[in-house]
Amino acid sequence: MKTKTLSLMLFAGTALGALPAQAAGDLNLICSADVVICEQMKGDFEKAHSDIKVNMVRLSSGETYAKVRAEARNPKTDIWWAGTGDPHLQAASENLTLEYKSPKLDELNDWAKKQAESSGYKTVGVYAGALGWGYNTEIFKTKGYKEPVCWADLLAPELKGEIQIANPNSSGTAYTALASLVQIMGEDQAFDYLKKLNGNISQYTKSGSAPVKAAARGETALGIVFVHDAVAQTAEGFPVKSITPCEGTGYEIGSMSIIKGARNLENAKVWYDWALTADVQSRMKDAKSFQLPSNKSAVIPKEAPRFEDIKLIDYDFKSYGDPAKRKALLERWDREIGAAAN
Ligand code: S7P
Repeated sequence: MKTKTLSLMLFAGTALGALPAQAAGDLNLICSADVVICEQMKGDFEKAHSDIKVNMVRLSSGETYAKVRAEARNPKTDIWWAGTGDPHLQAASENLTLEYKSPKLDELNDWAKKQAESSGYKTVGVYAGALGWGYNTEIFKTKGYKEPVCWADLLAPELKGEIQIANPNSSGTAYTALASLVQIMGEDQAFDYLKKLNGNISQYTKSGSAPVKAAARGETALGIVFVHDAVAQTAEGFPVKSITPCEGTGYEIGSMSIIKGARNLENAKVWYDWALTADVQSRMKDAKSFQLPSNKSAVIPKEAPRFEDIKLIDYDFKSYGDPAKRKALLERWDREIGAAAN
């Protein structure tokens, strides 16, 4: 009997030994998209890979970048899924993330592959979305405000205290807005614009999508956000109309990176390959996550704002994904905008 038990144990040991190292156990994930899609991704992954437990934290993109930098010598995170591409690129150029060529790369749109190539395969595109705003149509109607269709319209004196946008230090959305305005107007003019806009801002939020959630609930009239986040509020039944500005606008390549020194590296790779599949990306719409998916075969949600309908700038990911550029822009924002707002 004893011999039989021992041989069974030895058999089990050999069989387990055939599995990839650590393809069971934990996966420490930071998710930088909306909490609803973060929860859906965690749940779906744990169903598909029941031997891996996901410990998920939701943090904004800028916050995640700061955490990954702070933990560089002793990483507590294995994988960073979603959030704007700029801080993923900044982390890649500081060697905080790991080179990985997923077998799924060939299934992706060129813009997602380019994100991978330009970072030395230390990040990859998972979705894309354009910047704009959503406004509360009932507030605008009641107060008789004119529909703002251009960046310039947001400076209207009647909108004093009626607009929210996130703080670009914590939020990838707001960093994208800052970088987009600098590219559209030139840096000095963009900061002049932001100083004037500051008069109409009631609050700089921590998270990027919070402003349009506040607009949906009537707590503010307008939120500057990614337009897919505005569309999500409309889909929830709130009186929100989405606008992309007439002068042109920037966009994000939402990204994913494996953290260098990940303790659960094999599990991180399992997530990475899984998150790039068409099936997983096609299901994002069920969480009202209406970005454009990076997998060419994923279903594009009918609600997703299409790039061909938007006046997009040729966003310079290389320059604005550079850590020095980020530091300089955020220091100037703190000095000239953040300090005046406090
Ligand atoms: O809600 C989806 C989304 O807009 O959230 C991400 C964005 O980074 C939000 O977090 P921040 O607080 O950092 O702005 C986007 O990548 C994504 O499309």
